[in-house]
Amino acid sequence: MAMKSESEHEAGPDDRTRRLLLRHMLVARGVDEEACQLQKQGALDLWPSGQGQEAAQVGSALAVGPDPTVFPSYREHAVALMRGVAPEELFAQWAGRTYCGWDPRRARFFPYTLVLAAQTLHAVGYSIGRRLQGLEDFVVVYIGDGATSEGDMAEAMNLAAVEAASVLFVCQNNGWAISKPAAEQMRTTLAERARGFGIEAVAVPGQDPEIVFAACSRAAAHIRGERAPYLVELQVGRIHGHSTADAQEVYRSAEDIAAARAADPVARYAGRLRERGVVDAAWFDEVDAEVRELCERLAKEYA
Ligand SMILES: Cc1ncc(C[n+]2csc(CCOP(=O)(O)OP(=O)(O)O)c2C)c(N)n1
Ligand SMILES: [Mg+2]
Repeated sequence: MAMKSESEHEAGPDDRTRRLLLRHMLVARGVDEEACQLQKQGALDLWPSGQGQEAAQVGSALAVGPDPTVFPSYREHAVALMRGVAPEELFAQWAGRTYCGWDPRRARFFPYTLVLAAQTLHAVGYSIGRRLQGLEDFVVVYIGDGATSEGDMAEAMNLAAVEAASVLFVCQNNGWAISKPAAEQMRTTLAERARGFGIEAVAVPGQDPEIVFAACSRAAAHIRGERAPYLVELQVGRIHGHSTADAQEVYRSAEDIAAARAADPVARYAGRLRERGVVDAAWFDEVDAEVRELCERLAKEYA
């Protein structure tokens, strides 16, 4: 299916929203870098890095706002932070201190789910249940490209379509399920597959937070207006391997890894907003100081 070009999303968010997008992306990147560092030192047992996926996560989370309940996979750290999950709470699970470091009800952010695609059924079931209680809950569920090969995903899409569940499926397609390339997992885009189930869907580049924000805002309007599910497929490039226990150089070409680094959504968006005068040096200093303070706190608690 053809991807939408940048010019089709011209209107774009206002400058306040742009600064919010970038701020959340910078905080997520800082926390992720600290997690990788702490994992190297043995303070965390494992860390599935989200570097390269900040635009997809922050753009989608900001577009739907703080109210919808989120069913994450295991890599949506930027979304968790935006939901008020403290980085200490987030790290607790990866340090093996707890099964889930946060209160899912308070954060409206469910526990990470490592059984691929299981959360899609949890999300659809939750949405149907809430409607039966007379509560109109809008639910967001995150999946990776590999998770879409699971039977649960097909079942969840069909059930969501049949029951007209208010569910936004967000697929971050990084082209890999650990070492399995997406081309060996599917013959169509996921968006095309969703339409086959009767779900409206769109596939857009996921490296530009403004494109993601626009696509997910439209998806949210559709879900609220039509009382029907929607699927957004975001094409992303991951900078690091599957997790800190994975040697991506074994199966990924040097060019593929270099392309993901060159397309770094955080560096590119920071450069773009600076060029356009949306942010200045003082703004970066303030965010840098906030991130540094956060990382020092984390290093003290975990090192
Ligand atoms: C049901 C199930 N089968 C296999 C695995 C092992 N596994 C863990 S992550 C992963 C790849 C997932 O890829 P994707 O959904 O694209 O997410 P990504 O890690 O790329 O974000 C696999 C096969 C699992 N966790 N659960
Ligand atoms: Mg993947």
